[in-house]
Amino acid sequence: MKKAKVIWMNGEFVPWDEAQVHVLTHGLHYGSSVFEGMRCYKTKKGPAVFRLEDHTQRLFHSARIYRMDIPHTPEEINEAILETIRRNRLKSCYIRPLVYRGYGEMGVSPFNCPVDVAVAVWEWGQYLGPEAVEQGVDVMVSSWQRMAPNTFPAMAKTGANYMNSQLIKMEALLYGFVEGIALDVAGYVSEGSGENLFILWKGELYTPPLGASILPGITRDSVIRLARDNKIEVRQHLIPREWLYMAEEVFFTGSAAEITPIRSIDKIAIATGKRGPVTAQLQKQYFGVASGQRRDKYGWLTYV
Ligand code: PPE
Repeated sequence: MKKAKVIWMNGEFVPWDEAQVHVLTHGLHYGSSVFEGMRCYKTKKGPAVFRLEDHTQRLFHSARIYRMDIPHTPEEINEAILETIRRNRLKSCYIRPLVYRGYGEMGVSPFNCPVDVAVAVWEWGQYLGPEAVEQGVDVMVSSWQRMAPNTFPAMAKTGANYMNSQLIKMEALLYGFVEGIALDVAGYVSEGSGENLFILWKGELYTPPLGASILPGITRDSVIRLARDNKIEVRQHLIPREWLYMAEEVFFTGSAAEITPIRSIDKIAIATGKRGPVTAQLQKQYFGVASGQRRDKYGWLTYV
């Protein structure tokens, strides 16, 4: 990976290579971490973070579910993020705030372990490959399903949930696909290993509801708002697997994946197998706002 200069750890800036933890860190053994992922885009007025406050709010919600008291306010975390970008002198980057149960005591109970916080930033190119955003990606429906409700909370962005994501992702890569789509425990479409999903059907957009074991994606929310402003109906609706193959367009959304068209699923082409016009239009608007070239009427950008 492309190293940056410094990482913020519990309120202090430490050199990249020295940002280390004890091997008995609770989060390493028991998956006890919550995190965020967001992007900072290059604009004419300098770097700008996309939906900073919404990501920080989701971080606090994830922590709340797991009874982790973050020893900082959301404002302090926002400032730590902005200062980390400044000190690393990056024009654009990916941002990874991490909250984890640190080194204290072994055993499942995390209560005697500190809640540690870190913020790292680095340059990160296109998540699903260099041509993914224009050409689209070939994906498969995973043999792994998303976690059942009331097992691992899907709405919390926790390290532990990404063991499920890793099963989905590794299977897809080893079978020659770029990504996997997981079904929920009832067999309805849920999401990718690191992305939400939308389909276009008869000119309307459909995306799985929160009850289908999805992460409430911030890019998903951005796309819903852009689409509605374009007078495209958006429905949060259960999606049977076979609907994927019939759809006019299918795309992924995520902070890392941005808006990525899906051109085939299980080797069945989606429509003509090329990026569709609605996907292209939403991309144009999304990247337009993120890069500061379109008016940010939503207040999505925080200038660094
Ligand atoms: N679902 C999952 C499982 C997920 O990990 C992400 C983000 C999303 C949906 C989309 O959420 P949002 O970013 O708020 O629109 N995945 C992050 C992790 C990527 C990684 O490999 O690390 C991301 O996109 O930052």
